[in-house]
Amino acid sequence: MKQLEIIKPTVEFRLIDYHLTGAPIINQTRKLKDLSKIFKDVKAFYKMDSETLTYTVQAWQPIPEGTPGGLFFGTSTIMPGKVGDEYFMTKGHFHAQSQSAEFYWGVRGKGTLILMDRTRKTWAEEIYPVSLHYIGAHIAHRLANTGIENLIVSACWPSDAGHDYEEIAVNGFSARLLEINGNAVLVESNDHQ
Ligand code: S6P
Ligand code: ZN
Repeated sequence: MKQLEIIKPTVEFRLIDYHLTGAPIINQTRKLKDLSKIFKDVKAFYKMDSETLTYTVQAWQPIPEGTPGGLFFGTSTIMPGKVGDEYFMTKGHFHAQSQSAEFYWGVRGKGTLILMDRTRKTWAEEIYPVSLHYIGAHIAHRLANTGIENLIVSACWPSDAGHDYEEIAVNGFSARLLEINGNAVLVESNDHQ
């Protein structure tokens, strides 16, 4: 019987610290200074240290970005914190290939996935370890940490999805996630427009 090779994978998702190790891994960091204009309370924003780390993203892109038919894997870590009464959150985006869907799943911590369709209808899903989220076509998505520890969320998306940040940078989402009386509340808000 001819024996064939069983090889070790080149990348691991370490379950001790939820880091991707191996090569090639892309590491992104986003500090408050990279996130101006996304938070409602501009005064509170400028009082904070602009070097405050707000989130990091690790991604394994085994094939070049833009390749049709492939998949990317990533992990986002959003720090706990608020700007005024609004939770630390990601920039949020539609996919450049807007029909591209994506899976998210909660790994650690507590948070909210904020979703908005092209009619600007916004809704949200709770995220917690083992929660699974299907982000369908033409849906903008943003993560917010509503807990007191890091929120860690993994994701899998098409390698040709790309990112369209422009639409959200200009018009925002039509709702904001605020802490009101100690609870995370999704509040309608069209303050970008
Ligand atoms: C990629 C996927 C995530 C986000 C990450 C950061 O399609 O949705 O990896 O890129 O959560 O968010 P953002 O909005 O700054 O890219
Ligand atoms: Zn995405």
